[in-house]
Amino acid sequence: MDKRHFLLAGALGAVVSPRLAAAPSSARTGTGLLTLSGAIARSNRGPLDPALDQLLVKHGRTLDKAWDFDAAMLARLPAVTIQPTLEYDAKPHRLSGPLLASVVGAAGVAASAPVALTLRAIDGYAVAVSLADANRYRMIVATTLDGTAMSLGGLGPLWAVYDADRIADFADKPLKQRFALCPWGLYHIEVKTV
Ligand SMILES: Nc1nc2c(c(=O)[nH]1)N[C@H]1C(S)=C(S)[C@@H](COP(=O)(O)O)O[C@H]1N2
Ligand SMILES: [Mo]
Repeated sequence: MDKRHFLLAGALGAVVSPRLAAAPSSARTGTGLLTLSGAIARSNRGPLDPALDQLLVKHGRTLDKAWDFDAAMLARLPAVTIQPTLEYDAKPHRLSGPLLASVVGAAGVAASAPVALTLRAIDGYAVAVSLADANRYRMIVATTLDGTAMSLGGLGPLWAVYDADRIADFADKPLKQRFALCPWGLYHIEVKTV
């Protein structure tokens, strides 16, 4: 190695190595999609950043720690497929994604934990559901609709949803009253001990 190469390698090392060393193993580099906060046992990021967590601030949220999912992390959880009739076009559609229980499970919340989940969407819509009910409904965090990723301009990128046709509590209701617990554009889940 001549001196120039050596110096270049040294300079690169000086710049690159400390950054790599400082990056936590859970660093998210893909598309960040979902933040879990509240009564979680595991976190992979720090408290609310009042400057940079703009949507959470706009929605009046605060958090001391959180578990952030990127798309790849959600894709690694076992996927479930449901086929509810949607109220928007009264047609059945195929929705796939991890169970809501698996999603909160990744942040260390047991499926049997006595907690309520506030599911919050990008437009500010928020609804609370107990984890027990979410399990009973086999609620999923859908990442695809009919095999295709859902856009921000549509129902995505994430939609907390269940198979209303096959759940007695909802199948008995008119289509337009079945999905009040199902925020499209889901981006934040707050876990509260009840
Ligand atoms: N992001 C978001 N999700 C939502 C809503 C909403 O306003 N925003 N409305 C809820 C309600 S009350 C119903 S009945 C259904 C259909 O409402 P929508 O026509 O506003 O989607 O979606 C639910 N999910
Ligand atoms: Mo509604």
